[in-house]
Amino acid sequence: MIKAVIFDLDGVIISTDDCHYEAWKKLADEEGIYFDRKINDRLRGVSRMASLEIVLEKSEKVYTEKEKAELTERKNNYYREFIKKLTPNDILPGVMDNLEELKQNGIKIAIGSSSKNTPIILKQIGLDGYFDAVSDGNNITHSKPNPEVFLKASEMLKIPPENCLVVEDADAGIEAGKKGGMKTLSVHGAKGADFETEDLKKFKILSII
Ligand code: B16
Ligand code: MG
Repeated sequence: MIKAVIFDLDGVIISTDDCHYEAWKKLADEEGIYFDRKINDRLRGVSRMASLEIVLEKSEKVYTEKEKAELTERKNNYYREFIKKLTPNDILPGVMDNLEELKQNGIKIAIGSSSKNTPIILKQIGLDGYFDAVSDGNNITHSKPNPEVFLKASEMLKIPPENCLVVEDADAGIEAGKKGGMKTLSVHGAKGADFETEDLKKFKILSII
């Protein structure tokens, strides 16, 4: 029985995955590294430093740890510029209806995101303080596909993993939810989930609970 729904942020609540793409692309172009949307797909749900390692697979230059820290900081500064423009209008279609319906039916809702920028984004889109729990890149040591971020959310909610449903747009996120012993719902084509929907626009999460 599902008592809580844990939502990924980037790509589920809001389409910041495109802002990540633009920021990585800008950095890669400056460094003369090949980067495209296919490579970007592999960065979904993956931490900032682990994402950089994937970007650097196409680099001939070997970077020191200090240089890698500078690259991730530069990428994050570009990303922050993009997310400054976010407003509540950027929340993806169907998200608010689902959140409200779950709340009204006594289902707990949480965020489970690898992003350290989660608090800023939630503020920008007017959902600061809206969720029963927020587990993000600031309180984990292992990013998805490790289940840590979702297990922390389940702990914060005081609801066991088997009673939680994870909503994800990344293969790594679906894998993380499953490893954590949770049920999973995929949006936008993430593979391997218990349930799937193209988007949340015409979909009622309550119907699978
Ligand atoms: P940051 P999610 C993830 O968020 C993104 O999908 C991933 O592309 C990004 O690298 C990661 O957050 C870290 O983000 O650089 O803001 O800390 O999908 O788990 O909500
Ligand atoms: Mg995501």
